[in-house]
Amino acid sequence: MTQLPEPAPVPESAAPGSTAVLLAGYLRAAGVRHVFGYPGESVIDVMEAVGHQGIAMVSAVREATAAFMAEAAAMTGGGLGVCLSTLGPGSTALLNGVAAANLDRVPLLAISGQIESSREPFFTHQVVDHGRMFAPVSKLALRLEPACADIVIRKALRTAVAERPGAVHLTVNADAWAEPAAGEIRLPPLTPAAAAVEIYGEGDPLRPLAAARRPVLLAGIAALRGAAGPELVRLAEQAGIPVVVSPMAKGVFPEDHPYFAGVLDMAGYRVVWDLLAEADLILAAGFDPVELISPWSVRTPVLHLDTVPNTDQVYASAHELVGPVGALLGWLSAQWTGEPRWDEAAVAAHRDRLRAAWLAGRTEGRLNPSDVVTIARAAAPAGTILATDVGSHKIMAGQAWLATEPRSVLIPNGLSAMGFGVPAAIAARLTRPDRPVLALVGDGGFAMAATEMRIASSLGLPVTVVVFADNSLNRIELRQQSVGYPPTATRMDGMDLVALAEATGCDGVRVDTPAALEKALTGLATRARPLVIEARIDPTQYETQF
Ligand SMILES: Cc1ncc(C[n+]2csc(CCOP(=O)(O)OP(=O)(O)O)c2C)c(N)n1
Ligand SMILES: [Mg+2]
Repeated sequence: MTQLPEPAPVPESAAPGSTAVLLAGYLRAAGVRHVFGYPGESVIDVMEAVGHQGIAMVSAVREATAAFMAEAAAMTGGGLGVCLSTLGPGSTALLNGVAAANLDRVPLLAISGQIESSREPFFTHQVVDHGRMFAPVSKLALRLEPACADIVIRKALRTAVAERPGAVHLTVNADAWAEPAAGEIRLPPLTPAAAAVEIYGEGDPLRPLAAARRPVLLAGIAALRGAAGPELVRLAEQAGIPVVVSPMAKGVFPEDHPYFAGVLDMAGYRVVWDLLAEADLILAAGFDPVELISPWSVRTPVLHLDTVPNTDQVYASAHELVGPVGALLGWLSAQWTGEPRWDEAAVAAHRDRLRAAWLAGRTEGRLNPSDVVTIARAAAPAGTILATDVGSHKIMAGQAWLATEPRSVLIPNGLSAMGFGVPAAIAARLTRPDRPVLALVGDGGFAMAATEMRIASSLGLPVTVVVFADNSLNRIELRQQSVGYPPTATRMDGMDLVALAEATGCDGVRVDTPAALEKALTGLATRARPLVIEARIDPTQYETQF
């Protein structure tokens, strides 16, 4: 019988009882499977400790993309995302992704090492004040001190997931990892509270709904987080109410449902806003104004249904129903006694108008942006997870990518940071290895994160990335055009993305016709290697759209 090798000696910092081990143990208990980060001297102890807990340390090419990966892992899996950086240049690079998770309301624990505690008060090389830097882009920025380690970790975890969820940053001095930590693992509840409904406002909150003849539901990210899909469907069907969703909530309501009424502020946005303007009541179900791209300009009365009170006040609402969104919708359904307000034909006519608006500006015989979305959607096997980047292509894809399942579409629409799509696709595939993963990205955003394709190939993740190649930061160039400016800094030289794909260990294909794109996208479900498709689009359609 062969002898098993001796286990590697456990370093002091990863020994039972150290601060590094306690944190790693909490992460494991919280169900974390990957820590996304980038190394530095100040974090080698914790990288070691998480490995001993069976958590994979995934190194991205840079910290900002590591944070996007952590965010996307949380979006896909519904748990907590974790990212890691060293001090100074590592933590400053992490910042963008921390802000993204915070404004996308995704629970993220971001951890940065710091110089040893004995030097922090006076030393300047690579030292920035993490507390001050992360405070404006997180819910909480704390220092993990060994003497109260368990409390700080619990506070960080609980705060990250509590409604509204977001990012929490922990700073850990390099010498603190190996210190004995106070406390033990006692995981706090990391799920939303049980179904209780709080009502604010004078009088009967149900009267406006009972009186409404043309109500519209507007479902947002809190509905997605709370898995309120079944209750949304029930209320929509029972009361005959069309459902508009926000981009980040895509999939919470099946988009092939007869009462589906489009995505807010994506292509064709005027048609959706007209529906809201002509409604006599908007039921805002977990809608978070962080997703508004246009200002809220409609005068329609709103009934606020959310996990938190209406402290944004972007719309006024005389009544606020506060609690888990599914429970609130379930309560409304239980009280409903009226007839359905809309018939399916009227909602279908609205969808036809929206579809026509989305297709407007196509040139027959060219590879239009809408063609790329249509062809990619048709090629995507059931269960595909889509990630987008930010720009004109996102606005096109966000409206017409048919989503039928929650957490199957990852669209950054809080901070709306470019460079998200590629790392998000990688993290989605790591989180759900059973699912095909596709990214639709602009050429500007792809350039920001293209070297991450090396991570996809190294880890053997067969993600497919379709780049809308228009040699332009199109969304900004269109703004310049609309005010008569030349395209200063918004036109760029094309890159040979096929060569780039090959240099990063991926397959690469260039296409400039619908038929070639269809061919390049065949066999998505069974691909073994990552693929980059350089789709040379004609961007003229965007001019009609925005
Ligand atoms: C990190 C970051 N920098 C700048 C912006 C502002 N911005 C929004 S869309 C856009 C253009 C994106 O260009 P591209 O990726 O090529 O997509 P396209 O609009 O051409 O589809 C820019 C610069 C941003 N959202 N994020
Ligand atoms: Mg572009």
